[in-house]
Parts: sequence; C-alpha cells; structure tokens
Amino acid sequence: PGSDVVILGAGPAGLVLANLLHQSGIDCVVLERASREHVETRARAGYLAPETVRILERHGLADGLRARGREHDVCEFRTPEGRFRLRYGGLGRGEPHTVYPQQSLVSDLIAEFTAAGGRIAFETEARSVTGVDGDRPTVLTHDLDGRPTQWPASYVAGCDGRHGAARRAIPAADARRRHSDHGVSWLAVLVAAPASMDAVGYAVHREGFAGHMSRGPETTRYYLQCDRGTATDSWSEDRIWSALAHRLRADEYGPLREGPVLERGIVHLESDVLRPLRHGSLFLVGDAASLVSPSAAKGANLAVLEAEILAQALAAAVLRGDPRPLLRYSDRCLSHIWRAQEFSHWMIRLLHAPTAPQESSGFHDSLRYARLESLRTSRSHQDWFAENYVGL
Ligand code: RFL
Repeated sequence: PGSDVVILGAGPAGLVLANLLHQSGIDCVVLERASREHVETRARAGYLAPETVRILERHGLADGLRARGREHDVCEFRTPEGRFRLRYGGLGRGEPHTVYPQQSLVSDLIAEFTAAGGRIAFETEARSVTGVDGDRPTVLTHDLDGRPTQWPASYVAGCDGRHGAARRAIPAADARRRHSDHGVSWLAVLVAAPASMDAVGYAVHREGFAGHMSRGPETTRYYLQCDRGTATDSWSEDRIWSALAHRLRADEYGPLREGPVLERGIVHLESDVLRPLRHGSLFLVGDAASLVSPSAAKGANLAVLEAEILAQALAAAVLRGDPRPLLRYSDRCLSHIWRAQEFSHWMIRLLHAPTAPQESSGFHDSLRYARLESLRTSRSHQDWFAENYVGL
C-alpha cells in the first residue's frame, strides 16, 4: 500500500502542500522530526507577500491571517545622511505585506489539515529516502525511541529544509549547486515589546546594519550585523539594546521600546540553490530547494508558492495521468527563486559594507549611499523597489 505522496517536514512548504493535496483527494502523509508544540511555537518569518495571501485565500487557508494578520506597507531607512520613508503600498503594484507570524500560519495549517482528516506523524525523523529513481520511493524514519518505519509512496516531497533527508538523497553528481556565502552575519533577537516605530526599519551604519520588524502587538524582531564567529550568547541584553539604539539613531529619531529578549540566534547570510529541484520521484520544495538569505523576507513566501505549483502538478499526474506539469516544476520554481535571490542580493549590498577584500570599503560605501539617495528621490526606483519587495 503506502501513500500517493509522502511529505517530509511540517513547515509552511510541507503543510500547504499537504492541505492542497488532501483537498484534491490525493492520499498523503506528513512526517515531521519535531513535536507539534515545537513547530507551532518556532518564531521565524512574519511578512507575507500579497501573492502568498492570495494562494492561501484561494484554497480556504487564510481565515487566521485574515482575522489576526495586519497589513503593513511602510519601511524607513536610517542613514548618516538622515532618514526617509517609502510607503511601498502606494508604489509599484500598490500592494502591502500582511504581518502574520510564521508559527501562527503553521498552527492554522496543521489545524486545517488534521480537521479534514489529514495525517501528520510528529517526532518522526526521516533518515533516508531510497528508490527515487524508480516509481516506488521509500522513506525510512526513526521515532523518538529509534524505532524504524518504512513509508512507501509514489512520490516524495522534500519540504524538510536545507539539512533534511531529501537533499541528502540527491547524488551530488546529479544536481548543480549554486552557493554564495555573503560574508555577513546577523544576531537575530525576538523581544517581548511592542514595535519601536510604525515601519520596517533599516539602519545603515558604519558599525554595521541594524533592522527592526514588528511581529505582532507585543513582539518585535531586531537584527544586528555582527562579526562572523560571534557566539549566540556573547552579547548581553544591555549591549544588544545599546547597539540597537546607537545604529537606529534613537537619540535623533526616538527611543526604542525595550523588553526582555525571548529568543536569539545567529543567521549567516547565505544563498544556496539546487538545480534541478527534482530527482526521479523526489521533489524539493521551500528551503530544501533553495535557501535565500532573510534580507528580503522571501523564504516562507517562496515555500508557499512552490507548494502550490507542486500540488497542481502532482494532481495532474496522480488524478489525470498527465506528467507534463511535473516535468516543468523545477524550471517554473527556479525562475521565481532566482528573482528572489537577485533582489535579496541587492538588499544585502544596500545594507552592508562589503567583505570582499578586492573592493575598498570607501568605494563601496559611496556606491551604497548613492543607491540610497536614488531610492529616496527617484519615483521609478521606488516603484521598482516596491514591486520586488512585496513581489515573488
Ligand atoms: P521549514 O519551515 O524549515 O520546515 C522544515 C521542517 O522540516 C522538519 N525537518 C524534518 N522532518 C522530518 N525529517 C527530517 N529529517 C527533517 N529535517 C527537518 C523541520 O523540523 C521543519 O519543521 O522549511 P519550509 O517549509 O521550506 O519553510 C521555509 C521558511 O521557514 C523559511 O524560508 C523562512 O522562515 C525564512 N525567513 C523569512 N521568510 C520570509 O518569507 N519572510 C520573513 O520575514 C522571514 N524571516 C526567516 C526570517 C528565517 C529566519 N531564520 C531563522 C533563518 C527570519 C529568520 C530569523
């Protein structure tokens, strides 16, 4: 027996795919390494693109974000030259973000799926995926006690992130990997305090980048560029708040609303894309397919978009015997992925001093300020920014 589709990972990619397949009457099961509580409380992304919201609405998965999400459409750049705001909801295609924490979306998607009779095995870690060259791939899992189980299927969807079992199942010789380490690290902190301003804040500062993003009425995410090799716990809360105040120029533009640090982590800004995103009967989705640095908030949005594309292609194959959409899956996703990579890379170079020794930092800094000045003054540049910032 087995399932039509075994899905590895209960993140946004795996759960959107699971809901869509289940709605089409395709038999699937989700295997998730972590506990339900862990995935429902894991704070990560927060800014959903309008296209993401449309996809979730199209499939009846947007009740939670419609009820509790907030529209957001302004960002503020703070530089040594002063500050300026872009109300991007009125630029480009005229669309806002929806701020809705990723863990709330994940909770909603789990609730929808299980209420409809969908199956998720939590605390079940995929160890290997075999037989992907044939038409009966099998996933081997271990539960918390190390008990093995085999999960045969017709297709396997690898939605288990960059270090999951799906990526490991693809022989290195069969995939081209494009990787870039942007040489920049962030200390990411989530604090229990309301936002300090009504905008996404980007501070360009000689001591490094600082960012401010609301995550809800009582939680805010901040980012601080830090040296490579910084240990997660090496900055005290006092040091974090004084660096944030300094780089965000709180003296000039108003104090930050402080609160206890709930979570912290180091994020290395890296990009990583595999091609193709298919190996036989195994398909990669979301972070398993491509890692995009969080500088432009694209990762969760790409995960949802790719999940919809794969769900439609699997439906064509399983229900109608039409394999053609599956053949196009990889190329379709990669065109979106590279657009997102390109804009994220542009953001990285706007927000950080270069680390490559061949570029003198003075030269690059002058280019950055010219780019910011263009963004401040040129309507067409602002339209381009808005379109890419909220787009996919
Ligand atoms: P996820 O969410 O990582 O889910 C993968 C799931 O797979 C499970 N897993 C396994 N399960 C079974 N067997 C195995 N061997 C397994 N290995 C792993 C994991 O437990 C997990 O539950 O991947 P998915 O679904 O592809 O979704 C991708 C997004 O989570 C990610 O791209 C975003 O969070 C990135 N990101 C942001 N994206 C945005 O679109 N907007 C943002 O504002 C934004 N902010 C962020 C971010 C990522 C961040 N971090 C932590 C790097 C902010 C941060 C700080």
